[in-house]
Amino acid sequence: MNQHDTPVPERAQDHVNASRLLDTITALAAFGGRDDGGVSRQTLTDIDLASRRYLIEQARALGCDVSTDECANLFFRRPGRSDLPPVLTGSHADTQPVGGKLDGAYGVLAGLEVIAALNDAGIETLRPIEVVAWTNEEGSRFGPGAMGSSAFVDPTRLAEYRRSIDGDGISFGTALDKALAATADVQRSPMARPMAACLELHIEQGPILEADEVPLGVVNGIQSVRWYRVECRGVMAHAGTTPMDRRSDAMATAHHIAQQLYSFAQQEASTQLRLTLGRWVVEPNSVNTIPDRVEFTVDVRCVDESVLDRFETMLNSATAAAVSAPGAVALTCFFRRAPTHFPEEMKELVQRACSRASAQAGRKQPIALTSGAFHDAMYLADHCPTGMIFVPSKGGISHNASEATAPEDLVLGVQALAYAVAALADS
Ligand code: HGY
Ligand code: MN
Ligand code: MN
Repeated sequence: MNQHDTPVPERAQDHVNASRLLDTITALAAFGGRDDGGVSRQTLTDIDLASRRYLIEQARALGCDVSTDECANLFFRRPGRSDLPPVLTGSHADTQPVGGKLDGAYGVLAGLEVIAALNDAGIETLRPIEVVAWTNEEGSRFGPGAMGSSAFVDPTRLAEYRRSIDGDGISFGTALDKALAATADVQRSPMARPMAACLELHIEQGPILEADEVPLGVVNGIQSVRWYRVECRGVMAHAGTTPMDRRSDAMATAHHIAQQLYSFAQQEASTQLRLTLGRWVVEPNSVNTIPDRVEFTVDVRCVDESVLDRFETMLNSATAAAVSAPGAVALTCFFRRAPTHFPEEMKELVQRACSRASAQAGRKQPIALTSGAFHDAMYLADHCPTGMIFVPSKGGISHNASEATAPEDLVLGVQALAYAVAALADS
């Protein structure tokens, strides 16, 4: 059987080059690499801008046209025989303050490896293929998360995003304009462009695939997520001279509210609700001054959105009850996303792609699972038929320097992606 008798998706899958993929993962991880093996490459920092230039050079070396949009999303385009709407793959290249080498980066580099594999196989697809590196998926420096993908799908969101402020008082708009100036050599592309379909390959960041010793996961959807900011105000005063009954202690108020949130999470443990109070700002943050301002963030998630509705009702009453003086407590919801369900036809394609790759490698067949983490795919699902592929995370660990996936599983994930992207690009 000569190579052209082999179906395009299978040829694409069979041309994935393991060492090339693993080398690019190591190379990208050097941008913001840490001594503990993790990566610190928060969105639109100088390190992130440098990593973006690396990706542009990699893409151009593969013969891609590069474009960027108003939210500094980067698109690497491999032309097809037609000018039909492209097949989109990719993920994000920004990381948590202490992140790993794979969260997001793996999906971007996997997309570039798919293009390299198609080049090696001499395959020309009907549709163009575009690999994207979305801006600010993590939402850690500037909230909310997934700004780039959500603004691409609905550009009216960008104005408000530009007003988001980081811990140093820098606005997202300022950082964005600097990033766009750094890519003045890159053509601009419009937002909300039609896409034929979207596929995102990502690490699971949880324990399910590893527990089942399964290398590939067909993602059903993504659980709902909400982020809030709770700001408590009090009166700065001396820690030693101020009697307890004459204090307006912002930390005491914040602690009282936080305790109620954790109690709720404990009562709701059977619903798999997940609560994280991840960022605290205490002012003046002095050991012997009663705080007059304490702000903390609330990240709450659940597969059942009605649980989040009940949580929100409780949160509203807990903050209302804590008000000891006008303006003492302010509650803001700054990120809200309902559950995402990927369409059957995309899940079936992902299943086929994962099944062939696993069988060829003599590994267990894929399983279906719901993502505990959010991803840019949750917004693309509003824009075009979208699906996701997962590979296992060692120990289920992520958002941690020790985040890791077995190399053979990383390669298998890209083989499945190559099959699925090639199939979509030829339809
Ligand atoms: O927070 C999340 O779920 C994603 O990893 N940024
Ligand atoms: Mn991610
Ligand atoms: Mn992440």
